[in-house]
Amino acid sequence: MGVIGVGHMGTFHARTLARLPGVEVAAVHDVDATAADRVGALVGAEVRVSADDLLADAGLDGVVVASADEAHAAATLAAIERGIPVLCEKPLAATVADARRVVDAEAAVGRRLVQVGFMREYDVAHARLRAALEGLGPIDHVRAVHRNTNPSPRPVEVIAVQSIVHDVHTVRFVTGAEMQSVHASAAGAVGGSYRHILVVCRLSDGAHATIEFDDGGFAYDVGVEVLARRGDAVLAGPAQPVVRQAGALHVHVGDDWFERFAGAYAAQDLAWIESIRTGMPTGPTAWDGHAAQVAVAGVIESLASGATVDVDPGDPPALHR
Ligand code: ISE
Repeated sequence: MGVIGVGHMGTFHARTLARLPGVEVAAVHDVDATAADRVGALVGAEVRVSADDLLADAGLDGVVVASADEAHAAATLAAIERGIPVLCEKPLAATVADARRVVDAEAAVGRRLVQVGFMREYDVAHARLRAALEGLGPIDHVRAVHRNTNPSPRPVEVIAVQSIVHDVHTVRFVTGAEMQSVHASAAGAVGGSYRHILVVCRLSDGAHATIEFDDGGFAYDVGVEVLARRGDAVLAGPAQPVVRQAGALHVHVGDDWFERFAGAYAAQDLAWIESIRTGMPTGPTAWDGHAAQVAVAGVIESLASGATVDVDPGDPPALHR
């Protein structure tokens, strides 16, 4: 395996993959040579001077792209060109046009090569929520709540591309419906930006979804509630003890997504390796990455204009239908 970009996420992937039986992290690259050297030494990988140099390695069976968001599409396209399976961290690209380029390149090859790192699909609580919806009938409303601990303030465009993209994917994979329109507004002014973003969405099947994102920084947590015709389902968080102490009940929540989603990331990486071994791709597709990007661009446009924005990703190519 190769890993392109060994910051926070790339280091995590490199270490996770290196621990899997039968998997070798053979090569890493980062624009920061010191980081590349450090992670290369950590997992016993060679350090490559560029993404292209790494991808030119004839022995690679797969590559993780975990570089800066703006570099995702180019590295993923280069991997597709060489027929190398890619696990691309979210977002698939920094722009809708680049995300579409990836979808089209994969469709041109005619084989699924791209998995996008929407790891919540591999979270046990999310998977059980989705399973619990069977028998509850048509969905009318999904409420996705995201309490985040990124260093604030971040520009709202960055929040949308880096964080809200996950919630968009949650809404899509929980409902199986496509986003049709979004209306976004921001509150909680801080340092020239905002910490709170509310997105009201209309889905292709007529349902509503709301995304409540907050960069408050006090605790990390993700919640999902689904209201359907014959019942509702609420995401249970990771099993945590309820502790009675000093006259109060305490539940540990954690303060970053690694803690909340450690199991999901590990399951995602394992599933990706298995899909390479079996030649049967699973998991979030390039189309999912593209559709989420279109919705995120709509959120950004709505934040700027105050208007409701239609967000039609178009028709998926046959490969993704
Ligand atoms: C971060 O990049 C992630 O991927 C986390 O899952 C998400 O919760 C957080 O908001 C992002 O900034």
